[in-house]
Amino acid sequence: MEPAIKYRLIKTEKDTGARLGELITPHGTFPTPMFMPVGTQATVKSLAPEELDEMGAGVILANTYHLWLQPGEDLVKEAGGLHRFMNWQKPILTDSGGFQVFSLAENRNITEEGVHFKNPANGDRMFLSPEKAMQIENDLGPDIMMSLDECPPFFESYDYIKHSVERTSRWAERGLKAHANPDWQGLFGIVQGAGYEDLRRQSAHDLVSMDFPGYSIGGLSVGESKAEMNRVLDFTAPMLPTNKPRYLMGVGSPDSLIDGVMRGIDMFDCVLPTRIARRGTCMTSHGRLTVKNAKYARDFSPIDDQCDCYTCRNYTRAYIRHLFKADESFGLRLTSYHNLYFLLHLMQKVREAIMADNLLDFRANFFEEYG
Ligand code: PRF
Ligand code: ZN
Repeated sequence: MEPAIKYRLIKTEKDTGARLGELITPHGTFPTPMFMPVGTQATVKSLAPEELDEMGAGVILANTYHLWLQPGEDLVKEAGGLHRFMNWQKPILTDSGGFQVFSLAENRNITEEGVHFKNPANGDRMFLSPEKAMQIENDLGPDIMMSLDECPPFFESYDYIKHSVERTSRWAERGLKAHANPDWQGLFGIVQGAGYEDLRRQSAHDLVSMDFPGYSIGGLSVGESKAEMNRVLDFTAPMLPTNKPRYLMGVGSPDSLIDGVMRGIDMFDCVLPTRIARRGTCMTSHGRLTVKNAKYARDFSPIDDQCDCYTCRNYTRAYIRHLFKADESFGLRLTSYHNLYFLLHLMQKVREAIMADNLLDFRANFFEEYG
């Protein structure tokens, strides 16, 4: 059987571990390294699919946990799957729900079988197992799905993390067995192990022996320092096969994206650009800008003078500040558009830098301005 998704490595940069490649999926091919906008509830908040397409988004993310609770995976399946339900015909990736259960649900209790928790909306008892996660993701119908994992706190004890990693490996194996559509949905294994090199190695070894079509690195960007995250990536990325894609989960600040790419990461996602946009904070080539500040009241220049996105070509800081002050939703649409465009184009420039073997120079120049 042909795998549902295939990674093609085009080149590895000379001076860093950065990889240029592409991921071929049933809904098309996207170049890597890639940043994936987050559409938790089957929508990237405030933006239309046509807008995401036009700004160069190659793949978007949705969440098993949220769509299971509302509107229910059976309804999405009845609609013809996520692509048809939300009118997005390019690749979709779903997270398995474990991470969201741990961070959002009340009274959660993790056992060997799975996770018991209360639905925060109505108090119903719920149970998420590796098999249940597969059934939901099979019904939702994304191109790429995630195994159910446990994302423990970074600074847990060695003993706790060891047991957690071993359970996450058993869950990955159970998920692999339960996955009904390996011919058209690619399932990733998620490497855990917090900051312990030998546990990351054990996790990677277990998952690689199960031969997933791709691997995620989880358990990072959960409160540890950036130096600590880079230290873990330095030893974890080389544990993964070079002919499969590598996805660093939940990372989306410009510096962490570049740091991840230099260590051989191919895919990233994060709510950061859209979340801060809704509060009026923009990523610009000169660093972050909070457009609500009084100093922009009469500033008729664009958010970012280096940016040629729809927002920056057509609207001023003063106007967008006014929209935020007046609580008009068009304001957060404009900042959301800009922030996603900013990260997608940063990654485009990163890919060009890898092609030209000058990622280190690019990085130095970028941070001279970004600060
Ligand atoms: N596991 C899963 N989803 C995630 C994470 C994880 O460890 C993270 C950690 N940054 C974000 N999203 N399944
Ligand atoms: Zn812009």
